[in-house]
Amino acid sequence: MKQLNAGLIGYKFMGKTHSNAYRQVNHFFSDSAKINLTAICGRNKSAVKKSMDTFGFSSFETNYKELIKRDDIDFIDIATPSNAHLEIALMAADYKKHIFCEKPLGMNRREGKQMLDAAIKNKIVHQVGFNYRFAPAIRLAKKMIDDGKLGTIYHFRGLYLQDWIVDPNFPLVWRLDKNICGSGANGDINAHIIDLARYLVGEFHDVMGMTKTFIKERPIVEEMTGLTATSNSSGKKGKVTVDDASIFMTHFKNGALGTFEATRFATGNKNNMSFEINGSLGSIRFAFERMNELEYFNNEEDKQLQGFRTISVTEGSHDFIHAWWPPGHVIGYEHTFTHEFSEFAQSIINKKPAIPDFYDGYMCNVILDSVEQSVSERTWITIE
Ligand code: SOE
Repeated sequence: MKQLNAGLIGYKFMGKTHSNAYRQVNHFFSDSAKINLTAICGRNKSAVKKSMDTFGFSSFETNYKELIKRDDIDFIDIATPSNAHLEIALMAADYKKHIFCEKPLGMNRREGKQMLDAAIKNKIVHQVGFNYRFAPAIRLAKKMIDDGKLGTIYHFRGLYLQDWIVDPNFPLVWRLDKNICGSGANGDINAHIIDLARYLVGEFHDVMGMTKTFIKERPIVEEMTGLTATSNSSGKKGKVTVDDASIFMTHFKNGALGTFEATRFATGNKNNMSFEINGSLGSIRFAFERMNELEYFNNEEDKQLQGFRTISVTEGSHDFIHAWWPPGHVIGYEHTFTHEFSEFAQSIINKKPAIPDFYDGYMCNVILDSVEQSVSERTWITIE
């Protein structure tokens, strides 16, 4: 079996999901390469050492440049906040390391383009972390649309609803600082439904949006773990520099209409990523919190028997499920990451492009920037 040596940069929420994914690829995907947990990298020596032990890496680095220079590393996995993506990716591409990068790819379209160009120039495999594409229900939705089961697509209605910052005293974490993350709910969670809409429906023609920052100042952060955080005891506050909610409309190039709502203020919603797609022959509905199901309405059935039916996607013929448990034995959030790293590893060993790649990351950056431009100019922006 071919082997790939991973160099993971970042050891928090995404570092944890990625390193777990490497192990699960090794356990369950025999058609993939074996991913060795070769080195993990982070600036805080004691924290990165602890992660090395917990996740099971063989070594650690505190400087990403040293990691990239190592001969024993085949790919660089960028699981850092967004403001570090560009410089790491440019150096890794120069050193001909394959790159996996978390979303959003760049802080803006200019950075996304630089990363895409560097990856193409250096002929490396590049993939962006749109993990929801790897839920079996999404693959089934894609197949149904491609097979014409929904007919002409009229609507994509996407929601990404969270509530983890609804408390005004929730501290000013890096995800609320424009200099570190680029944008708020727009780049963090709209990015996912934009990517799914491009995957399932097609390219966007134009966008028109509105954004809002409900809480403009928050206590200075002491520490963040996952999506929870503690405030600094000084009582000082700092400015929130990103959107709390971002809502927009699009005309797809194929004539369908799309609406997108991403917010961190949808009280009661934890990670409610959902959408409905309506076509001339039927509709589908998906909600991530019930990720093992896809709802389907067939407009061609006998009218008296019509209604949305729930398809269980754990049935063995759906993508990726062959590697897991018998039907009805559900899978979860972490499996989407395992599937994306199986794709990445297979792309490297089979020398084929990975999907979604930096082009998809770049296009998402273009759409995100266009939403922001439309908000500031209060007009429709054409996607170039
Ligand atoms: C926080 O909003 C977050 O962890 C995102 O960064 C992820 O991309 C999303 O999948 C879940 O929520």
